[in-house]
Amino acid sequence: MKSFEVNFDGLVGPTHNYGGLSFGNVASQSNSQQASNPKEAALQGLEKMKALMDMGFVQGVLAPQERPDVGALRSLGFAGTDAQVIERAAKEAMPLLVASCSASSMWVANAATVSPSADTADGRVHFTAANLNCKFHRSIEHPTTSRVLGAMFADQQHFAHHAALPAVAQFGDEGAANHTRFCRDYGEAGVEFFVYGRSAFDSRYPAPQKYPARQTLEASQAVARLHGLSEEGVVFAQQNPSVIDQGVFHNDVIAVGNGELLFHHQDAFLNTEAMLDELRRKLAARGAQFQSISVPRDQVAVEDAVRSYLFNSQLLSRADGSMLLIVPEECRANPRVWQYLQGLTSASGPIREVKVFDLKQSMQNGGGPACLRLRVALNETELAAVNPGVIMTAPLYDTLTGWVNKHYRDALRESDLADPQLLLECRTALDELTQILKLGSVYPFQIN
Ligand code: SUG
Repeated sequence: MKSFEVNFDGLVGPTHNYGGLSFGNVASQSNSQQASNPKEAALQGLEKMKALMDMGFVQGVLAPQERPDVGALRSLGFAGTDAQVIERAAKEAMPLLVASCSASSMWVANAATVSPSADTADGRVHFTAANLNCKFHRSIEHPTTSRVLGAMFADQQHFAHHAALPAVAQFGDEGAANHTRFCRDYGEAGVEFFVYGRSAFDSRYPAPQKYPARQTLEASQAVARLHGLSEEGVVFAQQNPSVIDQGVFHNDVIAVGNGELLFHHQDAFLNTEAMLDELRRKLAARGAQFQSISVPRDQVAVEDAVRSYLFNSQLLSRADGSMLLIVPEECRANPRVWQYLQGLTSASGPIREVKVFDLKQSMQNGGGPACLRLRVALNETELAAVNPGVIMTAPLYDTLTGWVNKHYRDALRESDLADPQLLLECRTALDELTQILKLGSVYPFQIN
């Protein structure tokens, strides 16, 4: 049976703005308060989806969330009509209004962790929504994420959904951004690689000093248990705390994997050699030949990796078995990174081509090509069971670009977030979107 890796990209929501909300994420902090362009952001994302579809990859779409999240503001004590809730929050607690307006659900690499059916005990594809509880603005995503994923992957014969882990820092879980799967073929049993930033229950593990480690070992272990993964099918590795302190807030800012290949920075992990040996051994037992490409710090410093998002790239397998790397424009702008990439593709290694995309609107909040996609490996039967409304086609691309052009603003500043009209605009747009993507009722305004 044929199998695929399907990339479901987050559609950027109409309230995309630069709120400076993510301590430890250099781009989010340094672009705080700049005017954003939600229309351009959404169109840039759609262009990437269309390009991948045109190259022959199966591409999906993941819907954005309802923002401002009036329900979140009500839970914090703001009362009255929806317009009054927003007005009071703007007057009394602007940072909370900004957080409740974030379009951060676009970075769907953080929506959930996904284990393909070949890896799980019950032979279903398992999803665990990420609690994202390190940041308030992200911690409010998972209830809607669960409903949207439930509407996309509804068939219980093939898909199993788990609620987010307990909402405490000890189980901080950031989803697929800290999870990679290696395999020979997408449909064969693979090895799932979980990367954590600290242990919540064992003080012997080192931890970063300056910025938070968002993912804990215990959260990663819980997800592996929930998904029914076997001991021989998992590897847990610790991120190097010193790179977290340099702005590597998720592992996908310093490493990316696909198939039998891990492409990573030399300084990405702790105990790198032992970890690579474990991956090699466990993959060999599954008939796969693990390879890694380590990028030396004297060619690309961690700072260059963080600025350019070299590793926040999409590593895709082409029909001829070679790999393609999708990188953001910022990689071309960095001479050291660009030179490295030239050498990488001219060598006889597995990565043969680099394609560059302009994702500046998302990049300015710390979200590159890999942040914008959730990978779901599916066999033919499972793909046929996915809600067809969310699979990208040329007509759907046209419909979605028309929808963005009709509903989105081309400038958004902090003061605009207090405008009650913005909430109405968003709800109108999202109501139409659920019909376009055939999702049914998934948003709080549709179900309450
Ligand atoms: O969680 N930025 C996101 C970026 C997530 C990137 N995802 C991956 N690496 N997979 C975050 O820090 C910034 C929002 C703001 O400041 O307005 C933000 O949430």
